[in-house]
Amino acid sequence: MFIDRAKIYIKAGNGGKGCESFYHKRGMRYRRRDGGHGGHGGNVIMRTDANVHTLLDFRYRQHFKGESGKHGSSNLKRGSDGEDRIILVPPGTIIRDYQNGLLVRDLSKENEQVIVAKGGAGGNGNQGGRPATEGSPGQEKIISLELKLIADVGLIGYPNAGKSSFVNTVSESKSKVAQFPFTTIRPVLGVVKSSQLHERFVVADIPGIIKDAHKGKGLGLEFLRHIERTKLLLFLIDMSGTDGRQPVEDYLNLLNEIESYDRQLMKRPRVLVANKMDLPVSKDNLLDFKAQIKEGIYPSSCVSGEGIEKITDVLYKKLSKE
Ligand SMILES: Nc1nc2c(ncn2[C@@H]2O[C@H](COP(=O)(O)OP(=O)(O)OP(=O)(O)O)[C@@H](O)[C@H]2O)c(=O)[nH]1
Ligand SMILES: [Mg+2]
Repeated sequence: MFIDRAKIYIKAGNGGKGCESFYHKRGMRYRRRDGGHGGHGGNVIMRTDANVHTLLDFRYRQHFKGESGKHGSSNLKRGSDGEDRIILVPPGTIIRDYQNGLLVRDLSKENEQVIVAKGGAGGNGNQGGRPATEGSPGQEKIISLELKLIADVGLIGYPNAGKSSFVNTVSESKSKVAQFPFTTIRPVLGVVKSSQLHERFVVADIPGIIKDAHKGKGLGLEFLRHIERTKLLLFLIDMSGTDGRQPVEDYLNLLNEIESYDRQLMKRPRVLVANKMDLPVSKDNLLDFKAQIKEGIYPSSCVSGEGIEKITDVLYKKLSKE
């Protein structure tokens, strides 16, 4: 559904020239061939790195070159090899040859790497008896990168707000639900089939966020990277105010945490959901919330199923507009 693409030009380093050299000193009957070999050219390598989230950087930089090998020299001196050029890409990047569209590699794991252009071999020096040769050229290619993004909707909420319950209710996913905070410790995706529209989209359930998560409280904000590329953020607010918390405060704290992680996330369209509306205390809290926060909010209950269908349709409609 959402694909990030880039096109880049790569050129591996050329092999260094072999050296044509003869050593001779008075009294020697024959000259000795002492030309060293050229160094190999550096490869261009693509490697996945978990700290890279998008292909955005390639909009500003499209040319990457491996270093060429140094030429050989006399006295059997071999030229040094050129350094490899390493390009960091996000895990999940698919690499294709731009000209023929053939798959080079699907880099799905962290720290996985592939040589996308091989450096040229160094030329031979004349030391072996044959005339010296040129180094071979490094491979040159245009490649296309493609990153499939993991989710359409990212769920944001305090621990125990019911994020996993929500994902399980709207999809066939089975994210672990429990009464204690930080039940979800890694992101879980759920595929939601919109009831009327026969369409699907993907929701990402991530661990709960608490105040000062950006200072490392709770599980921190590290998991936000999984929802960085989503089109929509769904803020799930626990309207029952579990553990004596205030829903309004929860929402403001969540916004604050998101902002300290990445200001851009604040511009992302968001949908607010008031969860746990089956509990009596939630009704008053919702009125209070609406009085203070002038954004639309959709009531829901993962227990009674109230509001769920409406919310999936709202999400779907918003996504199709993006
Ligand atoms: N009454 C009521 N309880 C709910 C509702 N949704 C979730 N719960 C309960 O709230 C508790 C926490 O639910 P989870 O879905 O695990 O919450 P979470 O937001 O995923 O929590 P973490 O993974 O810890 O961040 C569970 O005991 C759920 O049964 C709801 O709409 N109404
Ligand atoms: Mg959870």
